Amino acid sequence: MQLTNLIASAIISFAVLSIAHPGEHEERNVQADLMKREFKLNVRRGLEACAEKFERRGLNARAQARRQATVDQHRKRKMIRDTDTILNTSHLSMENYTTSTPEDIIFASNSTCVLSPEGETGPYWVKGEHIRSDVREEQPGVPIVLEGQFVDVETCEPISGLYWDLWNCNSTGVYSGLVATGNGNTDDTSNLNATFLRGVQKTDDDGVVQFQSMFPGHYSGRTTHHHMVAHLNATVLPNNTLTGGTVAHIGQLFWDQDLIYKVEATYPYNTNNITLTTNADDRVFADETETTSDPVLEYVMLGDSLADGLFGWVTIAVNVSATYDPNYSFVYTASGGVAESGGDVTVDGGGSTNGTAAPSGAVPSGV
Ligand SMILES: *[C@@H]1O[C@H](CO)[C@@H](O)[C@H](O)[C@H]1NC(C)=O
Ligand SMILES: *[C@@H]1O[C@H](CO)[C@@H](O)[C@H](O)[C@H]1NC(C)=O
Ligand SMILES: *[C@@H]1O[C@H](CO)[C@@H](O)[C@H](O)[C@H]1NC(C)=O
Ligand SMILES: *[C@@H]1O[C@H](CO)[C@@H](O)[C@H](O)[C@H]1NC(C)=O
Ligand SMILES: *[C@@H]1O[C@H](CO)[C@@H](O)[C@H](O)[C@H]1NC(C)=O
Ligand SMILES: *[C@@H]1O[C@H](CO)[C@@H](O)[C@H](O)[C@H]1NC(C)=O
Ligand SMILES: *[C@@H]1O[C@H](CO)[C@@H](O)[C@H](O)[C@H]1NC(C)=O
Ligand SMILES: *[C@@H]1O[C@H](CO)[C@@H](O)[C@H](O)[C@H]1NC(C)=O
Ligand SMILES: *[C@@H]1O[C@H](CO)[C@@H](O)[C@H](O)[C@H]1NC(C)=O
Ligand SMILES: *[C@@H]1O[C@H](CO)[C@@H](O)[C@H](O)[C@H]1NC(C)=O
Ligand SMILES: CC(=O)N[C@H]1CO[C@H](CO)[C@@H](O)[C@@H]1O
Repeated sequence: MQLTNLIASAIISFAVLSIAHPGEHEERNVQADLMKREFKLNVRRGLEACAEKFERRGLNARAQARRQATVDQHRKRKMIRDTDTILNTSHLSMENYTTSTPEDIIFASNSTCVLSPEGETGPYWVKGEHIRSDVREEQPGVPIVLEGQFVDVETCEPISGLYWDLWNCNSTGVYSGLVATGNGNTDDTSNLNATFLRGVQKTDDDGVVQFQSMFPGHYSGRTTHHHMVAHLNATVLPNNTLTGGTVAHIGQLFWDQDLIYKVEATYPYNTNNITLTTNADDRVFADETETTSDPVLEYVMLGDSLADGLFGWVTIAVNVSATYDPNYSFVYTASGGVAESGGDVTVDGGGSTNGTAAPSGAVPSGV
């Protein structure tokens, strides 16, 4: 994966897009794009200034130790032999790590996701999901352990007490918690009550959260991705769901294209006949990687084969004074999933039903 090329092509397609919208519209878009770009550059500069502080606080050393421990823990559970196995099967193509790259370098790496001022939630956020770390349920596919570390872009301090709301589609490209055109089989109304691959979790004193999930599949018009929303000052209800607070970050996370190809070649990902959209062709990827923001998960394999799973991690910079209002069309309640009236539930773009290609054409907005 050559990020610089991707960024270059993102900037080129950006320019092309701007040209394609003439008149007043164009001015507004260009203005908005410039503001967004300036915002991201500011955040980037802020983060670079944080590096020394992270070092002083021991944040980097703790991150490295924790990531090693996480990998050890999940490796043992799978009875995998030793550290060499991980190193020999590591694929971190963003950084060109090789089997001889020492572990302390691998786990100290800090892929930093610089947020968009207002990332896209897409219509498939389901409000009210449970606070839990293991969201796999019975979903088949490649298991993943995801670690997010949240830092305050203004102070460089880790953000503790933040709730990370994370969701992705299953191995055949279908989201739980909703019934909508383009999201699998619309006759399967039981999917409204399903909660697989969705969950919420609170960051610890180092701003860290780990989830156990499954590697996402794909659907029409979008590359493989995870969605997220970060809640601040939320209150936990007795039934272990959140209420109140504000949303300070909306974003998406991605994986290296070479890894996606490998996963997609395995069962059941390979039963999805919908054409794969690559990172390089994804509108949101282009948007989120602008100005060298890196929302691609760093990762190592947990064993000899993909079936043993992956450990992926990312550092996410959040501006805690920002407040966004994410879109959603469904809420998970005590009586199951509920569609919000007026919710836009007919957006194209989710999932394989039975292998029939979903409608193609325009890239769906924000899905
Ligand atoms: C954070 O958000 C506040 C309020 O919107 C803004 O004034 C400030 O410049 C932002 N900080 C960074 C580093 O972007
Ligand atoms: C791992 O790499 C080392 C050094 O390159 C090599 O000696 C060893 O045989 C490899 N082990 C496996 C399991 O591939
Ligand atoms: C990774 O390797 C490619 C091809 O050899 C090279 O073009 C790229 O600059 C390298 N990336 C990094 C981060 O070193
Ligand atoms: C982590 O990021 C900081 C700031 O960009 C950089 O100075 C440092 O070298 C990075 N560490 C690693 C291991 O990549
Ligand atoms: C919410 O939906 C509206 C209408 O589709 C869109 O303009 C806006 O960008 C969306 N916001 C987010 C945060 O996704
Ligand atoms: C993905 O979820 C949908 C909806 O629940 C389900 O029909 C489908 O079988 C799931 N895919 C796999 C591979 O289990
Ligand atoms: C959790 O409790 C709140 C407040 O009583 C309620 O609105 C919500 O439906 C409940 N959610 C679930 C999943 O039970
Ligand atoms: C969802 O679960 C609720 C509560 O258990 C139940 O009443 C409802 O019929 C279920 N809905 C569907 C579509 O299965
Ligand atoms: C897929 O499902 C649709 C709607 O349920 C049905 O019309 C179609 O025949 C199915 N296609 C295959 C290949 O099973
Ligand atoms: C997917 O495509 C392959 C090759 O064209 C075909 O054999 C298979 O039946 C298709 N799968 C489904 C579920 O339609
Ligand atoms: C009112 C309140 O509790 N505000 C807090 C919200 O969360 C941020 C980030 O953790 C804190 O800095 C605020 O004090």
